[in-house]
Amino acid sequence: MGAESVREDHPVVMGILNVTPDSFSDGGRYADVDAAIEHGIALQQGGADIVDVGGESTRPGAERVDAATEAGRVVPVIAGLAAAGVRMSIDTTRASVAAAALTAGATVINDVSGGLADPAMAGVAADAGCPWILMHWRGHSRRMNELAIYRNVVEDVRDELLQRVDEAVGGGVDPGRIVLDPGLGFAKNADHNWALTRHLDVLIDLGFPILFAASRKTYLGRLLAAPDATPRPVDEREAATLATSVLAAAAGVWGIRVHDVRATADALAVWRASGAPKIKTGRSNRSGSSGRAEE
Ligand code: PMM
Repeated sequence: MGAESVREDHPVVMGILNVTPDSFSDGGRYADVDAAIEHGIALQQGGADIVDVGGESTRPGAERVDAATEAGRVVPVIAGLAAAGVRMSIDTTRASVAAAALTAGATVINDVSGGLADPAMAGVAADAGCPWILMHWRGHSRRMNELAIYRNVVEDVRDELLQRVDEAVGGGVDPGRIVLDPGLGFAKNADHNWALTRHLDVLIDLGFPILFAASRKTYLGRLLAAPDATPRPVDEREAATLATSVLAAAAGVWGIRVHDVRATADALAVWRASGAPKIKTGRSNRSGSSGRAEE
């Protein structure tokens, strides 16, 4: 990413602000513009480097809203937060919504479809010259669970992300503005998510900044399930989220996207005070030159 966003003290913390009635963790809480702006400012004060504003839920099975509804949710919030000096990304798969959000004051595009959902997105990112987060994605939320079929999830995600990079660069996007994200929970089951969490080094080795976004996701809820297999409720997954955030920081990710920025900032402060120890990736132990990631 450009000089504006590359920092010594990685990872950057991206605070989640969903202006939606139905997102899996904070849906409905910030549907009102003033409440959303207030929460965005609180996220910044709590330690968010970027507030990620989204107007369409991407939880599994979610129905889509139209572009006007999505833009109508996010633009007033982005304008209000820009006036308050908050740095923001726009979480959208639509070029028109991204363009409106950039005009209103967002400075980063967070596209969970990695440019696949809207062919016009590359042009918006290229024209704006802004950072563009390309997440690994195979289809919209309504049908993504049926697309969770991989030969080797780590290698397939890596290869499909590289295809997205090629297409973005072919569309005029500066490769130095691209961030990649494995897309935890998007067309992935719990085993897929754990394999990607374990092998962040494979994505980091691509040389692009990596965003890690495990916050409160279902695979953590399943890990912490009750004896009757009921997943841990969404708002009781914070300690597990913090553990993943520190592990991702130690693996060398560029950014971490979370709901609770204050707790994340605290956990990262402990990691830094301990000398920011790195995870030993075992890279040298991987078999020969194939570099094949084991699941
Ligand atoms: N996950 C959600 C939404 N946006 N953006 C990126 N880059 N990566 C993600 O994994 C991701 C995302 C899922 O919903 P949430 O906003 O409720 O966490």
